[in-house]
Amino acid sequence: MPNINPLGQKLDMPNAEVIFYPRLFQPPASTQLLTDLLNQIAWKQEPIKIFGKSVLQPRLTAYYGTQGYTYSGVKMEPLPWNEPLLQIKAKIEPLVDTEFNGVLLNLYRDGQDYIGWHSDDEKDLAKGAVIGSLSLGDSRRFIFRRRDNHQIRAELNLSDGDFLTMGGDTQKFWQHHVPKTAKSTQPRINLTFRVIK
Ligand SMILES: O=C(O)CCC(=O)C(=O)O
Repeated sequence: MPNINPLGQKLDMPNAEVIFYPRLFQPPASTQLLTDLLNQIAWKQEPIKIFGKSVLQPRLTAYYGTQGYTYSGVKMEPLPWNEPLLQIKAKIEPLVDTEFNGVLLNLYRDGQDYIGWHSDDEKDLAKGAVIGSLSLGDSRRFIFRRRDNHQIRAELNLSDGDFLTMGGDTQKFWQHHVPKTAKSTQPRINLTFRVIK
């Protein structure tokens, strides 16, 4: 059974375990974390493989932790945990009763940066382990759709300090994405903490 914290709200999504913790981090702590991560993370625009072709990702990324991870055909070697990441890890791990050994970071420089439809179902992820996702900075839409019926959707607006967990069968039955938007002009960082085998 997942640890359901009273702070969290379970989303009404069949075959999914998505729990939303609004404003888990608040200013000034969230603002300081955003600044520290913008400055202290080794951000890169990495290529990924789509249908065998190498294309640059439409956002900047980085990967930290203790365990390597293969994502969209790219093997990522982790950089060691740094101070802001350890601070976040220390707050979220007791909340979800999980020890994370990797974090994938995405930097959306503005509303032109996005992430396409996907499920976090890479074979390197420990089966059944929860994924913890923290958003900092500008608000963006985060949309789910069912894999077997793309018309069935659920949506959240993820704002500064919001935390979300995806567990159970979420990745088996649902995909998610962050679309482009003209409304966002400021950076947003998303961190997905993972348990890698
Ligand atoms: O930016 C987000 O909120 C989602 C990031 C994501 O889907 C991923 O890293 O797999």
